[in-house]
Amino acid sequence: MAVSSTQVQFDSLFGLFTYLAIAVSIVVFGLLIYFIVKYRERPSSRQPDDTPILGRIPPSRGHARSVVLTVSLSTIILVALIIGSFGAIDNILTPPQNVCQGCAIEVIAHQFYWEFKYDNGTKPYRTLDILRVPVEENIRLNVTSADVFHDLGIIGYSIKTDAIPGRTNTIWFYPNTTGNFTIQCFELCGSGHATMKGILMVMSQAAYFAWYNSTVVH
Ligand SMILES: [Cu+2]
Repeated sequence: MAVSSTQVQFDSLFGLFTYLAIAVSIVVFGLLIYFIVKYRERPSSRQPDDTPILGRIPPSRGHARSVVLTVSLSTIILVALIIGSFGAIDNILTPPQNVCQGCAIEVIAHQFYWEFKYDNGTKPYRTLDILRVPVEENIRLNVTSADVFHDLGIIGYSIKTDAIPGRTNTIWFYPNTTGNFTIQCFELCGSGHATMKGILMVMSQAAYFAWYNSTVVH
C-alpha cells in the first residue's frame, strides 16, 4: 500500500511512462522481427525496383498515409505523457490552502541537522531531526535554511525540495500509514552532509495531537 499521496502521484506517473514504453516496444520489436523474416535474403531475391543507381534520381517511395499515422500516434503518446507530468507537478506544487492546526510545520536546515518548528498558539515547539506528523491529514512544510544550501528529501515519499537561506519552499503530502521514514539532505552541504539525516515519524492522530497539545515544552 502506498505510504503517502506523493508516492501515489509518482508511482502512477512512473506507471504511465512504463506501460506506454512497453506498448511502443512491443509494436517496434514486433514489426522489426516481422520485417527481418519477411524480407530476408533468399536465393531468388532480386534488387528492389527503387535501388539507388549512380547518376539517376531515385523514384519517390513511402506513403503519405503511414507518415500521418506514425506522427499522429507519436503525438497522442507525447500528449498523454505531457498531461500526466504537468498534472503531477501541478498537484505537488499546489499545497492545500487549509491544513489543520498543527499540520503546518517550519523546517530549518542547519549544518548538519534538521530543525522542525511547531506553533501550537501558546508556545513554539522545536524538535531536532525528528519530524512528527499525524496520519491522514494534509501536512504542509515550509522549508528554509539557516546557513548554506540543503535539500530536504523524504525517502519512500518520493518528495524533496531545496532548503535555501532567505527563501521558503513549500511542499505538502498526505500520509496514508503510520511509521518511520528516513529524511535525508540531498545537497552536498559540507563535511557532515552524509550524517544529515532525520526521521519522519507518522503517528496516529490521537498520539500526535496528545503530543502537540501537551503542556510540556519539547
Ligand atoms: Cu545539508
